[in-house]
Amino acid sequence: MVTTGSPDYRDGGLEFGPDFVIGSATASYQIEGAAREDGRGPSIWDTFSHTPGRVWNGDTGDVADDHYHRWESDLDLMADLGLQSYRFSIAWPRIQATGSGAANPRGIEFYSRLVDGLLARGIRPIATLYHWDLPQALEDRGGWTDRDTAYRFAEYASRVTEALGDRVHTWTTLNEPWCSAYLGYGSGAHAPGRTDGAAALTAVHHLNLAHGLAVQEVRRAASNDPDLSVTHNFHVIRGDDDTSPEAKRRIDALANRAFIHPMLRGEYPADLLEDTAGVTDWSFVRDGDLAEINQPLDVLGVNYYSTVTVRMWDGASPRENNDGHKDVGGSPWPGSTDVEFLPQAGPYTEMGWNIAPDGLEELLLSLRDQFPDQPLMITENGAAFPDKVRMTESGPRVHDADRIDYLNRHFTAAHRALAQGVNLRGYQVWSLMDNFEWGYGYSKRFGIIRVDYETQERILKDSAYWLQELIATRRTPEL
Ligand code: GCO
Repeated sequence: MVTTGSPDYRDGGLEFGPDFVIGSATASYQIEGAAREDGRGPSIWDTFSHTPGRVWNGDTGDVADDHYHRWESDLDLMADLGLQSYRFSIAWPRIQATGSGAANPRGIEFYSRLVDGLLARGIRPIATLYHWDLPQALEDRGGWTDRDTAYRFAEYASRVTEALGDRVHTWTTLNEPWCSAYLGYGSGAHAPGRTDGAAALTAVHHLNLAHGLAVQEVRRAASNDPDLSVTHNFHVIRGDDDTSPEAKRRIDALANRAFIHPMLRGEYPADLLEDTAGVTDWSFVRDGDLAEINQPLDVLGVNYYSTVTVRMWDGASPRENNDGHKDVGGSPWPGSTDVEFLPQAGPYTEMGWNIAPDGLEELLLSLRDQFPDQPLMITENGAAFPDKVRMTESGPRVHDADRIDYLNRHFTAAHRALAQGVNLRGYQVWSLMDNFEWGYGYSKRFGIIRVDYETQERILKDSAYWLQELIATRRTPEL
């Protein structure tokens, strides 16, 4: 088990009130499989994963967890765990194979059955409209660098809401637009694998615009007064070098404020525009766009895994580049490639990410201070570890004590934030089951349920039982 230097953040018996919604999360391309079934068109992740050299081991989402066929038994597992909520994503290319036009009834039916199955089991549906599987046909026309993609997304959002907008409790427009823009178009680590800083910043704006337009469409088309949200992977940025304040400001502008300021304040930060002036003039921002983007949100989704530590590069010594993402040559930091990401103190998860529950508490407090009236929800938190299956008298078990410890520490951090008055509505553990971890393929396991990819057998890990007890008792289990 990973042991940590900090004995902190490890309280047992912490109580969570009845309104704090505890569940788990997944995403379409990571679990569904059935990539060519029932009229689903190709997405940028199909193309990317089938391109040699892009994903570890040549892994693809063609089959994944076969959830598309096993959704019903997967729902039963969720019910066994007592999940109060389930955060899933809808695959745009199942609804519109080429990214526009009428909704594909078979795609709609799949999600409609899923939502009904959740409601029948008393589980609250939290639907993400975009967890990175852009229809390839739209990418062929420029993808997120093309303004029209934002309008196509709004159309797709309205089609989905017309079908499910009487039952979904919470709609999340985008998952981690930071990844879509900067890893997709800047570093090239994610689909579509482009490495162009100007394209990445153009994508930032069109994703923001897509979010604002989609919020309006969902509000218009839904009949059950749902909660509207968006999910960000906010960067918690540290550093104690003399140059760290400048490096922190730059990364905060690119990673956090580039999204949250237009969305919640209706403006792009002036320093962001200055820092990136050598990359783009931002002329893709048109009059009226910021008003479209700036829509009130019922809840702001927070994904948190670890921190980053930065300083400015001196231009001489070998450049450190530990920003937690696969380094494939391109930079996800347009205009700030001279920021160094330093190695951080352990312990680490199998992703190499440092375990820092204090970073989650700090993030929640900081968001409360910046946006005092904005309710928050942890929409992802969890960890990959090298699990082992052991045969026991009661069948195969996975004793993932390190994942339990990780979750316990982060629930402790959430509890501390709640105790300080943060309006935190819930916690969705990433992930319900092992799945396709993007560029890392199936080599990293984040699930609280083990998936045997040969047989598709599901095994509840000890962390799943831990979560079950937490939800049932409303207390973090005693250690
Ligand atoms: C994310 C991702 C997930 C990842 C998880 C672990 O939103 O970053 O949504 O799909 O699998 O974060 O890297």
